[in-house]
Amino acid sequence: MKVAVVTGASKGIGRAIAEMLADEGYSLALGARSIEDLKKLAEGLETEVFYHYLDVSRPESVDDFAERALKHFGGVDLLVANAGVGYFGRLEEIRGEDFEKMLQVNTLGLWRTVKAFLPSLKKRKGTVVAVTSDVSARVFPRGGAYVATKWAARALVRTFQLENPEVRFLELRPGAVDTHFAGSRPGKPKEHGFLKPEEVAEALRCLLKLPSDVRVEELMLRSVYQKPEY
Ligand code: NJP
Repeated sequence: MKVAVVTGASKGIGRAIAEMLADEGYSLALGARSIEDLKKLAEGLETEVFYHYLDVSRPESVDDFAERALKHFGGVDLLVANAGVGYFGRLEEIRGEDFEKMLQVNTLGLWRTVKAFLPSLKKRKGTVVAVTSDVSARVFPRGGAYVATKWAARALVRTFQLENPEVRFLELRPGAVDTHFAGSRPGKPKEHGFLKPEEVAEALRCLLKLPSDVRVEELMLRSVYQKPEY
């Protein structure tokens, strides 16, 4: 039985990926701050699930979560580092505390989470899926601070890959997705340009079925209703 860790599993893309992985027969370690949502999710999944409070912006929370998950399962094969937040505004207007929150979650949180599970992933020749963004390699007005945290995340993923060739690192770069991201409400019509979180999970399902000696390093996916921009 393969074991997968999903961070930010309480809603949105992380939740859809957790459901897909359960369907694929993975045992799951799920982390997020909304523990009630994790509990409800775990109850509906037909696989072994360990869930625990996780705040990736706090080093001690990441260490505690990783220690408990590794103790529970003995090791992990797949880490989906998905937890992320978004605040938007012109660079001269965005609040310092919002920029710092994004750095703590999107950038340092990703680094901490990968670091905590890396020894086990190396032992098992595992895979890391880092959910960044289609903006991890472009910029747009009012997105500068968020985008900077995702470019930095991309740099971390690539450096982790160079330093750890025995682990496969995939940067998953979704465009707009119909979730709770940045305070939005799910349920938008497809024509507004948003993928459904389940569609992101389906794309990942396909990639995970490839032979273990194939390393997909990057996947960018967007709705056909979203303007292509690079
Ligand atoms: O957003 P949402 P998505 N510690 O808000 C968790 C990227 N992305 O699914 O802690 C631990 O529905 C939060 O859990 P909770 C985006 O940057 C999205 O769309 O309980 N977990 C929840 O489960 C992010 O990296 C779009 O509040 C923390 C989850 O993160 C990823 O996709 C476009 C946390 C967020 O769920 C998933 O976001 C794009 C913390 N400190 C990239 N803070 C898009 N939706 O349009 C938050 O290009 N979480």
